[in-house]
Amino acid sequence: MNDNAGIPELDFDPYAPDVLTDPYPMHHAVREAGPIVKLKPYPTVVASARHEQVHAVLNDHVNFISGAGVGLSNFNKETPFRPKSLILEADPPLHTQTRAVLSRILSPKAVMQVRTAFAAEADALIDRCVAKGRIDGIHDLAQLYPLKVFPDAVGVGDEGRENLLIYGDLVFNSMGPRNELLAKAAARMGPVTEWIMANCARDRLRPGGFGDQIYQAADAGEITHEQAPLLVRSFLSAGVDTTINGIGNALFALANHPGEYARLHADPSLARPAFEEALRWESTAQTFFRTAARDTTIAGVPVEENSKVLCFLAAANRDPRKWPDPDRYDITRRPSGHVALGSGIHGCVGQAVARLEGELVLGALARRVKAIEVAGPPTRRLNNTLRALDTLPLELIAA
Ligand code: 8QM
Repeated sequence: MNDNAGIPELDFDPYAPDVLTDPYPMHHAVREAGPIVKLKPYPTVVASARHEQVHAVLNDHVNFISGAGVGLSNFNKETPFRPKSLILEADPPLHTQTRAVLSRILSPKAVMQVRTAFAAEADALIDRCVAKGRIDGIHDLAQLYPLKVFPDAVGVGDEGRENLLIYGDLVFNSMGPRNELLAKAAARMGPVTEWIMANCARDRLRPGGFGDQIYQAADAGEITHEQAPLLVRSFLSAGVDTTINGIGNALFALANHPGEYARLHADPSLARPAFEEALRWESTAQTFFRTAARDTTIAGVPVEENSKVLCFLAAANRDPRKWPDPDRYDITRRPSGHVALGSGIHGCVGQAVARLEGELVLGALARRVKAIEVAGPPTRRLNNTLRALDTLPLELIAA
């Protein structure tokens, strides 16, 4: 069970279909085996499912770098599947420069300016769903909302937006092994990469939108004009599939906890904390990696240079060492310190937008819908990184 460094070795494959379908038994086993473990199918990986170690790794960007990739693949040994992201797969000093630009464009203050438009869309969409009564929570709600409001804010045209779903599915599958999920996602790509890169060009982006603001930062000399399209690509990679599944998982949580939904309906101002608790309880991005930049330690255990370090974000978010009654979905928990949006210098730069979307959808729902009933078994869309539903049959009972 223990290798010579004293690290427990487990048989789990986090990317096996049955584990992706129900990761919680593996999370429990990995968490309880020790602060860090090895996984037999992936000998160059050390993994942690505990909050303390996951948080420590994410907050030590000197020893645990992102520039060699934040998925399983080590870019020191393997070629990335696309040109590296200038923010996600970068370290200081490059990361510091690009992050400054994106963080200003997506700052809480900047995001306040889209609030009115985002709220009107949420209200209109929930009205349409209530009129239907019986909906698919994913296709009729969770997908439609981010796919409308976020590309609108970036300034992308209406044509072909479904390409963002195909692209997001590939980006997040590419952070796992070269398994069947990745092969299937890659096979669906066709002209999608071309569409994505074409929509990163300045002349395609509405003046004043988030995308155009990146080019304005290039005009101001903060980044180069060559970097600008790749930074727009970050919006298109990270801004849609994440919030779709964040909202989808929140609907799943609320539909399966009618008591919690009743509390939300009684007090719609709980929309934001209810979304936050859903991020903790059913974390959208299940895993991220770092790479050890040198021989180092985690929890006193030696970790060799160039090891990939697997952070089980979703498991850390249910670590009983950190959270009382961690498996309970409680909309008044206020789960500060969860790592669903990461932590440290790479913590989600779009979090103000993500939270706004979640709050507005759940708030509009809370005001118009008295109860949500599960109207059939949900189905999962398996992805190497994302916790995602394919369908979520719901019956909305109007207030
Ligand atoms: C995940 O392309 C990017 O910069 C990028 C892609 C995916 C993410 C973040 C950034 C974390 C949401």
